[in-house]
Amino acid sequence: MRGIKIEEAELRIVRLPLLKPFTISTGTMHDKTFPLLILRGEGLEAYAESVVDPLPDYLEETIASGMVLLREVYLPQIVGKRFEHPHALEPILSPWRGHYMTKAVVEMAFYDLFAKSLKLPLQTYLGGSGDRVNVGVSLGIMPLEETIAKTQEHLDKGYKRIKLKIMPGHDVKIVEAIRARFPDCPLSVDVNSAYTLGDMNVMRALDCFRMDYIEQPLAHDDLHDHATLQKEIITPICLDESIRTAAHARKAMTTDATRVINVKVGRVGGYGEAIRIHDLAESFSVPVWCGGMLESGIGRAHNIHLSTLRNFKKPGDTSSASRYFPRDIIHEKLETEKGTMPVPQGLGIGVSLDWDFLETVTLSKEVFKA
Ligand code: OSB
Ligand code: MG
Repeated sequence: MRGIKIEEAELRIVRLPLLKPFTISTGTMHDKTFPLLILRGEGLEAYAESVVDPLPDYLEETIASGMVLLREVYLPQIVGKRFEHPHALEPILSPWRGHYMTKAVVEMAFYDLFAKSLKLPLQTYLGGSGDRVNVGVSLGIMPLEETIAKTQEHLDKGYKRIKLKIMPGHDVKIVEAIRARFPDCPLSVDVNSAYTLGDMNVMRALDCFRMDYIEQPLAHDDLHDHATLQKEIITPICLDESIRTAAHARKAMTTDATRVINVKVGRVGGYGEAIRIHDLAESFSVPVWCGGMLESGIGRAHNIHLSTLRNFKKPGDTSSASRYFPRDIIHEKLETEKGTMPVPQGLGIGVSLDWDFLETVTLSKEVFKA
């Protein structure tokens, strides 16, 4: 039996200061706090971060609930064991309800370890190709003048799509102004679930701006109302929060509740499910793109490798790390050039931790040994 043995796991909570607060319809982030998982085995070391937030604002999971699962269930069950293939983790992860973000961090770290054990870049192991991926930016909610200036700045830098965060009361006027100033720019909005079918007037007004898609306009756990909405508007709906599994994706695509999918490997429980969603979407001729959660360089590197799969046909959200953080926890600079992000070279995710800096932003650290 080959595969690789997980000899040790290190679980940290990391808090990285943000350059500026980031506001979406559910609230404002002042820093990026996340679980970081390090797996060691056979002389190799692998990394992943979880996209779970301290409080359940984007989805239901919290760091606290995820830490319980990691500490009491997942890490004790994988440390000291050899796994022949990443799919061998599924029987350990899948019996527990929900917690896709927590499942993902375990699975993603193991993919990094496994690719390293095969001496392959993660991209190659996943079946992706190309050495750069197309990216746009996600602009948080801010005053109109600032939104205009930021849109100009990022278009000048070559970013391939501008996504505006909007919310009730900060929607049609801002999109109208941006569309008037930038008539040809690829444009989308992300609502993070802030509307209901009662807001059809806003939806119809937003439908007039030739946007690429409207991301997650309605409830985070709803598919049916999105299907109803899609019958009323021309702009494609793109689901983010509502798709946590391939089964959700199947139901959304068969009912025309989504015509584009935002795939976040950290939201859907890991690469196994992300690839199933990616492949299923391709069979429906539904393009996907890779979203982000303001990840540090570790999560960013994972996202970039995933984005090299062939049905990632629209620009992703993995923009330059320097847009968000004064300093990152990895040595490599993940910076875009002309709207493309280079795929980190090397084995696995291809980036390395800056241990000295990591120590200064670590809130807690636990080590699990066999
Ligand atoms: O819905 O895509 C989202 C950030 C935090 C929470 C949710 C979302 C986002 C983003 C940021 O849009 C994308 C990025 O990482 O730049
Ligand atoms: Mg989104």
